[in-house]
Amino acid sequence: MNHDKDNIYASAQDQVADFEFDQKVANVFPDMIKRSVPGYSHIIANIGVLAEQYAQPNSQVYDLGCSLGAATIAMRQRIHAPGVKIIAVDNSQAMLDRSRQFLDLEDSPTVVETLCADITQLRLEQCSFAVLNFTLQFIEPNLRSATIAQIFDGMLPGGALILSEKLRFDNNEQDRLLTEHHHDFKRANGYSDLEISQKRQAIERVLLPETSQEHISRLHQAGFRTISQWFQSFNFASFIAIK
Ligand code: GEK
Repeated sequence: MNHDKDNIYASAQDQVADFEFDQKVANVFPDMIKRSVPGYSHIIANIGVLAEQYAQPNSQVYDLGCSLGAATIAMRQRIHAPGVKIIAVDNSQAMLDRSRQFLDLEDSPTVVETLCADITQLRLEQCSFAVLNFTLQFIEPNLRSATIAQIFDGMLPGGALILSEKLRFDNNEQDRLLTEHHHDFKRANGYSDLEISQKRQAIERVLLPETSQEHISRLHQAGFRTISQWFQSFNFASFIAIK
């Protein structure tokens, strides 16, 4: 499928509004996320590999904040356990509508259901594998612990959660350097300085990053027993937490 190029912030805007997952973003999302998140394709491919390992027969797999369903598609291609249903959840109807165009492209024995819902209000059931791929960072910080706790509660023993996030660092020098390297990555992918700075303004009240220690201690507090950071590129990381 052809994807439109992200040029949302290419021309100067008088006032940069807060970033929203609307129709305009849904139209360019695959291009936007690949050029903005270092390692995105690597993470998606390996979510498929991990789902194959952890999906238990007759259980549910959740893609929480699924956007256009990239992680769902990677998981559906690799899950072989019988009777698995993937539930792809997002609270943006524009994203979900467009995700169906991608999900309907191929058939698979693994059923996919799409659900328009707020993940902070969601009760998971019979879950063997859950994915929060760059979603928790958009949830209000005071709701994050309860959201992770609810995911833990809905999980089967031996189940796994993938949590990918943009990170903040307590050390100011490290934080500044990794932010600069991330901007270099975006420049190398064709974004102009104007696009980078306007996107930064749009996102700064909406995407609230935490440190790796904050994520790990929240996962421990929820009850997850083994937590590993399995990926990092600049200020982007992914964790796997096992129940
Ligand atoms: C991917 N995981 O391609 N409830 C449900 N969805 C939400 C909520 C919420 N409370 N808040 C935000 N979202 C995807 C990429 S994008 C990351 C995830 C990014 C949704 C929001 O609508 C958007 O689709 C997604 O979380 C975040 O693997 O754009 O950096």
